[in-house]
Amino acid sequence: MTLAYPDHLDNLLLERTDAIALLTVNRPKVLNALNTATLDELRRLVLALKHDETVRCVILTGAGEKSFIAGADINELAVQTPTGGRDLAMRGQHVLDLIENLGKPVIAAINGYALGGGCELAMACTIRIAADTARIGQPEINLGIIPGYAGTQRLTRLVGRGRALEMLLTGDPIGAHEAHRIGLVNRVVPPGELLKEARALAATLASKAPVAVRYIIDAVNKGLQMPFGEAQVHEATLFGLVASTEDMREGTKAFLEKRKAEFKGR
Ligand code: CO8
Repeated sequence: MTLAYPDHLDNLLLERTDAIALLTVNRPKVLNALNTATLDELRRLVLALKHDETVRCVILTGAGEKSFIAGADINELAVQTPTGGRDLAMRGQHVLDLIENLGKPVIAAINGYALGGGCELAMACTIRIAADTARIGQPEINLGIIPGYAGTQRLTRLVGRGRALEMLLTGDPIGAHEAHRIGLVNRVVPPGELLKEARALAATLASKAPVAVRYIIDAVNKGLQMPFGEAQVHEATLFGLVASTEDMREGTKAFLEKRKAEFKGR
């Protein structure tokens, strides 16, 4: 099944090269802050990418050299009502869930500030690569609010309760190397290398068997929400399903024939 790409995007840029889609949040004047319109475009684009079988890996970054995403748009937050705020949080959570469970890897290329909703969006991605100039954090506490796009949950799962609570309660951002040390980002590179590194990793991931990639992401994400025994059963079920694919036969045959496998996504 395919789903049409949005005809027009005001706040995002999309570039597709081979099997890799580069998605750029493009509001540099406000450091790529996420307003409702941007979140909605992101939702529609992510759904189209999910259903586009020619795309095997997505890179997400921010326009300009200063910022990945400096958070939710504070102009919109400042006028939220209780019900509106809850709805907005849930809409954002839904978009991030879509990204986390896209079924293909999403690499966050963190090119600067990743704050609040920006940090939350990066954490919903499969893998994070940061420029060594990046500053990452959850500064909501300084606005008298709390994270609303599951930052309290994903940060805790990524870096542990103690470090998460310190970041959430102080609101102080951390540098890229500290983020790497605590497991918040996977790699740190000089700013000029960021997209090159992201594209190289994306090419590697895009060359893997797509069904196996999808099931690994599913096993990890769903498994984290299950008791260990149930997660093992889920993994075994997915193993059984992947054993029905042509790619499984190709992968094992190629190994035995001492050649590189050519995966077709079937
Ligand atoms: N929203 C709106 N505008 C922003 C944002 C933002 N998050 N961040 C920066 N901007 C704007 C600034 O207002 C400024 O606009 P202008 O030029 O018109 O004055 C422009 O971007 C450039 O910013 P600065 O001049 O402030 O640039 P600096 O280099 O001096 O500072 C900082 C950069 C440190 C990143 C600073 O801009 C900053 O602290 N930004 C806010 C960061 C923040 O608090 N983010 C968290 C927001 S809350 C959030 O994300 C909650 C998510 C969950 C919501 C749940 C739904 C209800």
